[in-house]
Amino acid sequence: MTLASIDAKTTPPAGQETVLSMVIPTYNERGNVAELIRRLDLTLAGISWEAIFVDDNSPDGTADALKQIARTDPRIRCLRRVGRRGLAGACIEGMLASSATYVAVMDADLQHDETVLPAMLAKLQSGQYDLVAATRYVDGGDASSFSASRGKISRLATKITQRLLGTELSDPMSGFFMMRRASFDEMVPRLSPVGFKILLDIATAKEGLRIAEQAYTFGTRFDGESKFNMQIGIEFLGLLLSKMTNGHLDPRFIFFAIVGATGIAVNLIIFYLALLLWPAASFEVAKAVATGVAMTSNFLLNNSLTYRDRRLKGLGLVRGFIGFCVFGAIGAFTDIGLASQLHHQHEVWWVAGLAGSIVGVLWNYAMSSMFIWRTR
Ligand SMILES: Nc1nc2c(ncn2[C@@H]2O[C@H](COP(=O)(O)OP(=O)(O)OP(=O)(O)O)[C@@H](O)[C@H]2O)c(=O)[nH]1
Ligand SMILES: [Mg+2]
Repeated sequence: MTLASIDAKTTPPAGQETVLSMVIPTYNERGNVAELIRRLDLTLAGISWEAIFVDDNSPDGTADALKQIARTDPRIRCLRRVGRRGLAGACIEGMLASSATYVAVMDADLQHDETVLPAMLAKLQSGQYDLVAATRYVDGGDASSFSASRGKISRLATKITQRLLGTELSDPMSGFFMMRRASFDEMVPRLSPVGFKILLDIATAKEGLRIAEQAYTFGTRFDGESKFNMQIGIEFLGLLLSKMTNGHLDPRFIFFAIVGATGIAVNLIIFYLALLLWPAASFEVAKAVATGVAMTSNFLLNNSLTYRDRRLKGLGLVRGFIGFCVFGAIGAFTDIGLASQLHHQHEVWWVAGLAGSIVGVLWNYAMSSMFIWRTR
């Protein structure tokens, strides 16, 4: 590419503000990014814009492909995150890297119709709104490209969200929106980097946010594969539960507590099966096996769900498991110690037991977050 063709891009010269930052999270989107940039270039002609791609070290080399483009197109930046995964966190970091007046988030797979971007920007520039959410579920919008089953899941999740949170968004599951950067900067400490549904988190993070909607037609993936899976559904549930506590409980803590509850169930089931199928084993051995299995399943579930964005692998996984067991044992002693002390002070048995368990869970959560799945 020649210098002349670089100059032809609408990069604002020094002293002129960048109006719009497009934040685009990517994971294995190598085959889509060049086409997306080409389409943004067409649709945003005349607007001074930049694109901040946030790539979680995609194995298909998306970051390389982007950096190749960025070498000759200064509007394009790629923020490569290593050792972390997660859509919401990627969007938040990308938006934090912007210094434009407005920021937009959109997927890289070309399912989001980029031609509505100028209309979204015009709504914000009118000064009447802080956020414009693109929606498939109003007149003029269309989601018929969804498969029948994904369409059903999307509509059901939309209804549940609207019921539980009372949000007026017609498409709270959408990952396509534009907002004033100043509003984002103000609310960012209240946002959760866990999960898939950043728009819902943003739209409910601040009272009085002035929201408009923009109809669009949801397209089909241009290239590559969807990352939507069961885990994402569960994470979404965590975000909903967190929102129902007015954000007092972090989704990560809610996942940790849910995983802990499944651990109790696993413990009891394995204990029961061991006593039933292995009559030669003593009561204590059966209980030890059940506890071991429950600890392992808790650890693996936390690794793939609660701390998905800091997932441990290889030797780190082994080290983490040992730490998890050690901290778990200390937590159990604390739990028993506190419960028995309260019980001796004539506290009702279940109050003493519950207080011990709460302290035990908080201890395990704090140690896990600080030492086992700490941010690298
Ligand atoms: N940085 C980052 N991006 C992600 C991650 N997971 C998904 N993405 C990106 O987020 C966007 C949406 O992901 P998709 O897999 O298309 O999910 P979806 O659009 O909800 O689901 P489909 O309708 O099945 O495509 C895409 O640009 C992905 O590359 C992640 O863990 N990290
Ligand atoms: Mg998609």
